[in-house]
Amino acid sequence: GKTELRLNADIEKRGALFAVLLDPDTSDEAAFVKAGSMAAENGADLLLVGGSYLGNFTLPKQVAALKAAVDLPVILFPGGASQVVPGFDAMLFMTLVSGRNPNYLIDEQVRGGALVRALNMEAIPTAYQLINSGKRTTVEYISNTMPVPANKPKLSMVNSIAAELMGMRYVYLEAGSGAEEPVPVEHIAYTRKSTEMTIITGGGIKDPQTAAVRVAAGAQIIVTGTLWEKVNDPALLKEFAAAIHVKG
Ligand code: 1GP
Repeated sequence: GKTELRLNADIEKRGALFAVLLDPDTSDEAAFVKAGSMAAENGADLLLVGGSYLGNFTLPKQVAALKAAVDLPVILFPGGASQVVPGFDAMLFMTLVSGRNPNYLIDEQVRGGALVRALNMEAIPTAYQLINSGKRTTVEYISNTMPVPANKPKLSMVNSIAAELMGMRYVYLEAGSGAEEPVPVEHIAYTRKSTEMTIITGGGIKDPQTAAVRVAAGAQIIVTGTLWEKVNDPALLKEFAAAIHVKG
């Protein structure tokens, strides 16, 4: 699809991309659009929109307002089929491959897939893996799955290999929103050396250096969300972009 091609070309050009996650549950429309515009003006390459339990009543309106304000790809990062709504450039069509809960391996995809097709929405097949990051995370609780142990990077690697063989092109190594610790670099490095999938990582990334070492290990899209709910700092956004855009 068009958005996936644009992301891949941008990765080629900049080395890695800086994504800002906007949670429509935690802000009203004006704050949501303002956060997205500020990210866009200070070096973000794409915006992800999602949350574990958001409803879809106001989402299409929020997305339309965001799309009107920014020129970046706006990508749905859904917590379930109920979040498939019109207006996005694309969505991460995810399977929770680190878990063994059939609801998040196939049920939500069956419920959401027909809707994705009806909306003619671009879907980027993505293997989603939750990596243990200290305290229990919302996604662990909501998905009722066990994360990959932090000290077992070969386990996320074998999940990644299986996902690639099943045709997935992106893999999201996730510590969970607001995680105490980000995904350990070994998980990124093992998936990088064993697959050619585009690696997204996020959860608990709070400074540019933490992002940079993950890019060096092979991550191509760095996601930050929670940080921007607490700090409102254009200079810090720019520092993240500079640390991530290793090709300048
Ligand atoms: C969560 O990886 C994203 O799905 C971002 O995490 O909110 O901790 O930045 P944070």
